[in-house]
Amino acid sequence: MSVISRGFRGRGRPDVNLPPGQYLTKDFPVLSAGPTPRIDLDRWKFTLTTESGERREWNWEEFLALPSEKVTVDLHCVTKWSKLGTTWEGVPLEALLDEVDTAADHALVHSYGGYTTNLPVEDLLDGKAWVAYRYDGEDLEPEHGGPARLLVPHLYLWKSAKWVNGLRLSDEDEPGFWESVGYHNYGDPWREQRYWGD
Ligand SMILES: Nc1nc2c(c(=O)[nH]1)N[C@H]1C(S)=C(S)[C@@H](COP(=O)(O)O)O[C@H]1N2
Ligand SMILES: [Mo]
Repeated sequence: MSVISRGFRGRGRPDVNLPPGQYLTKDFPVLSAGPTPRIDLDRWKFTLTTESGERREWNWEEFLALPSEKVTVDLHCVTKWSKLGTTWEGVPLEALLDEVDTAADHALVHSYGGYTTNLPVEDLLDGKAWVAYRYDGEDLEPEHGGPARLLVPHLYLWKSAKWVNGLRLSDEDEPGFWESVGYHNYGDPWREQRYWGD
């Protein structure tokens, strides 16, 4: 089947689906900077805060009631593995951002456990980012970010914060966890933006 040979054309030449410096993997490695938090769905919350201090909150039940999408995307980790054709279900970020009044350019995403990552608001819009709660047809497993994680497949996977619990919109860019210790502020795999200065 084409799925199996999709990453290579001919003699091991990477095809267009593989950004520079990446190799293909079929398993789904787990990369976490700390322990996997266990989050009780009764207490789970997602909080959106705007640059003016407006807040919007969803509990788990409310979140599941939001319109969701099923997407198939390729994942690219800065440690050089890529996994192609992964399927997810989640809420597109624009469905959340539509609910507040904002003109902010920057977002800082935060997670249970304290992880943060920053990205431009425009990278969250137009079908580029989701808060995903299902992977491969199943509820998202805790080690991969369940109950819910950010999914921003066009950037390196560290931007896809696991155990996500909110988003702070701001006029100023603020580096997140990895961005503040040397990883690229934007992290485009196609331009190989791995570290500061790339
Ligand atoms: N909350 C949180 N999210 C996180 C991380 C983390 O340590 N904590 N690691 C990031 C990194 S570096 C990667 S490569 C991906 C890994 O996702 P996976 O474990 O589902 O493969 O999660 C990202 N999101
Ligand atoms: Mo990573």
